Amino acid sequence: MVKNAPTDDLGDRDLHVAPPKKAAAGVPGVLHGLAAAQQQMGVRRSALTLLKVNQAGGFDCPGCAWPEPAPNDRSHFEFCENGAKAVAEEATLRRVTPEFFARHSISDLAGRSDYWLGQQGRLTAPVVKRADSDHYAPISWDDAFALIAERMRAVEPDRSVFYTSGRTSNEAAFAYQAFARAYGTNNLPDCSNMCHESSGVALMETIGIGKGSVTLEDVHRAKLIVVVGQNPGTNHPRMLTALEKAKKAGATIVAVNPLPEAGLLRFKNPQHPDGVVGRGTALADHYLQIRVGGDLALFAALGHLLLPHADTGFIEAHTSGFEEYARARATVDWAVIETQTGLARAQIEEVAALMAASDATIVCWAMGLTQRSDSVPTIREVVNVQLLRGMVGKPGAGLCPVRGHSNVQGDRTMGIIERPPPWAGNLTRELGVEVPGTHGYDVVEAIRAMRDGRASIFMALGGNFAAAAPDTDVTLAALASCDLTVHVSTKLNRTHTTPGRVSLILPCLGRTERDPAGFVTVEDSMSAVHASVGRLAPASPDLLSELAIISRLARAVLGADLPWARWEESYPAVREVIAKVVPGFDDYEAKVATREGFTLPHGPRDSREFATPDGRARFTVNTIVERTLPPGRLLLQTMRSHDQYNTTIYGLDDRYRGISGGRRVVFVSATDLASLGLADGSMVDIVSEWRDGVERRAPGFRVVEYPIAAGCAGAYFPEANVLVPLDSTAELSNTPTSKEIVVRLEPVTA
Ligand SMILES: Nc1nc2c(c(=O)[nH]1)N[C@H]1C(S)=C(S)[C@@H](COP(=O)(O)OP(=O)(O)OC[C@H]3O[C@@H](n4cnc5c(=O)[nH]c(N)nc54)[C@H](O)[C@@H]3O)O[C@H]1N2
Ligand SMILES: Nc1nc2c(c(=O)[nH]1)N[C@H]1C(S)=C(S)[C@@H](COP(=O)(O)OP(=O)(O)OC[C@H]3O[C@@H](n4cnc5c(=O)[nH]c(N)nc54)[C@H](O)[C@@H]3O)O[C@H]1N2
Ligand SMILES: [Mo]
Repeated sequence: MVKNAPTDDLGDRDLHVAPPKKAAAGVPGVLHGLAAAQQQMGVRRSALTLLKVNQAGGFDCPGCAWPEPAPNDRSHFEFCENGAKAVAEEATLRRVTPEFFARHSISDLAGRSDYWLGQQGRLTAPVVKRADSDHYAPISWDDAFALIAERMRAVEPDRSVFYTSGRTSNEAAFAYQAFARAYGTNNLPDCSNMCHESSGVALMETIGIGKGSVTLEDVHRAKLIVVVGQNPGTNHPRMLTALEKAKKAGATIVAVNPLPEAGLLRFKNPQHPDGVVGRGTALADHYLQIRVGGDLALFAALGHLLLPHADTGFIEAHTSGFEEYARARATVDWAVIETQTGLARAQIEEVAALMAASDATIVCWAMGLTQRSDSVPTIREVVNVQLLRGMVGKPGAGLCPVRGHSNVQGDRTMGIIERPPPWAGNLTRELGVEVPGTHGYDVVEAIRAMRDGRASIFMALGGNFAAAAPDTDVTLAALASCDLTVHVSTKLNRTHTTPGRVSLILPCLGRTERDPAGFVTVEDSMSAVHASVGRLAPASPDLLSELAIISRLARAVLGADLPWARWEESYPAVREVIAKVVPGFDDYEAKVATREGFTLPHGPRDSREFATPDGRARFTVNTIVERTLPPGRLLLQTMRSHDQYNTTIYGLDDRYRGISGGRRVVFVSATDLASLGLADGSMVDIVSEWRDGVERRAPGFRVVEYPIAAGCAGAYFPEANVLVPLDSTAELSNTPTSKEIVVRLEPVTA
């Protein structure tokens, strides 16, 4: 039953490999986006829908968390190719009906690819899989809530797990965590646990708040922007517009990445004439082709070189721990730095010189830094370098973790976290909810708990847990062992095909759709909170909003006379409570009624105030752990193609990297191919080796010779998740090490 993601209908027979592209976006990009939209929505609906993306009075693009410019600065096309694809996936005219489930058994669906599942369209009615059945069948909303309530009431609250993905609105997230806590558990794992958790942990410890310290305005006026471990051309295309703007104002851009990603090297802005014709803007002035995992060594070396350029005024007034840090970085072993980073000393010195000369430096990063065993120390080392130069709380400077899901940051602000939130007392005061004092399960702990029989109910507000989580076989078995699984979803996905004994799919409204209860609000990567107004007719009359589902479930489980019993009828009613519970949300309703919304307070950014125990930003001492691979092994990182949104596969192409018609590819450098005796185009199994002695295998990948740093390999998420051991996680953040997997490539004969 439980097996690797199937490959039957992946269409890899049509796999085609061409040289990687040298520039991103431009008109071809937008045309690709429009083509995707029209296939799913038709011409008229596409035009009406896409014109509302990220406009004041429109809806927030479900694509990514990059902020929108101020309303007067916005173009009519404040979306990108991949935003258009994200919207098209939701606003599609295709439908998954109860008849669909009658036609397709769950075993049948389990044999389909993620791509096929996603392409079936929007879920239209609540369905249940009963204990003795291999089919999902219709169920009324009332019966669905009654069934879940009966099961939840029958077990200890800590046997339930409440997962959240990052698209959920502030209001629904707030209601969900309040419900889970009133029910009696802090088991609130979320996609952040697999994403920017390492950033949150490192920033909280060093600057006292787990969020980035820059605004979009800062990016526009920065003199130097270092983009580390991030592929904005695919995953945050609107960021390229901001980089281009900074660049035109004189900024220098440095890219640090094992892959020469197209968007970082050259960008054709579709909103400017020179993006339509001509070669576009060369974005990155310097490209450091770092080895996977070499970033801590790089930032340690940069710190060493920048010691003579320390901003002593800032350090004395606002930081602690500098002496120890300076002692630790007084010398570096250049041989170690060069082998760990794969870079030459001169290249690092060049970047250090840029940093020494810049009075406004921003460091941006994403998954290339957060999903490794030493992610937290690495990000702390980035913080060290920025503190050393006084680059926090200064215009045009700062720390910029670029978030993924469009409201993942807001969900955390609203208390989606597996520990008691800092404002637990306010929740008790306003809603009478006693927040448990215990530490709940994060994603990895939740999988262990299900696997070991300590948790038996899994509920998910969005997301695709089965495909997103590590160690696919273990995760699938863990989910399948549950007594009850409940999925609040817009689209069919892998997690639905791995049901517990009883399983429900509760279809909900998406962000593009009209909601009778009003508009929702979201928070972007730079702490700006604003309204998102859906305008399309719902995909089916049978859908409920996430808020309605949570409110009705709360009533069914906890009793009808709860304070939030009527929340589903009014988002303003929820915001009224949030304003009293969550700091920074005073006058919430009035502030989000304005076109631009408001930016949450951020001590380090606004006034160089640091909510650490000693009130100072903290330098830390981090040890470079030398990675040595056994002979014949590569360090694999798993990444996104241009045609996917996490586990949602839009198509089988990765245009900028020259791949079309398939996804089971592994990128390897020419040097490594030669030393491994493998030919470009040959077929291999990827086998991961970890200290638990278990060999995990992802079968049938085509080797692609690629300009990737030597010693490393790259493959796509989620196909490669089967290779990530559950227990291989980042120190302190417990994030699965999806970008640090020791593998060997085993040739297979066709
Ligand atoms: N279209 C689209 N947009 C998205 C998403 C999507 O799937 N599709 N996902 C959203 C989400 S949830 C997130 S979190 C973000 C993800 O955005 P990214 O972080 O850009 O996503 P990844 O594809 O994981 O890319 C990681 C980048 O890090 C590089 N990298 C890998 N290992 C290392 C390393 O050791 N050091 C360095 N310096 N670099 C390394 C890879 O080569 C790659 O360029 O995007 C969000 N936006
Ligand atoms: N190997 C490896 N694994 C990774 C990563 C990696 O880089 N490598 N990246 C990790 C990261 S950064 C992340 S964020 C996670 C992502 O993990 P998740 O957030 O769990 O996964 P998604 O693929 O974003 O979820 C897609 C599903 O969300 C549902 N959905 C979409 N919109 C809505 C909505 O408005 N409401 C509701 N209720 N449901 C909706 C749809 O049913 C869709 O099938 O994966 C992680 N896993
Ligand atoms: Mo993410």
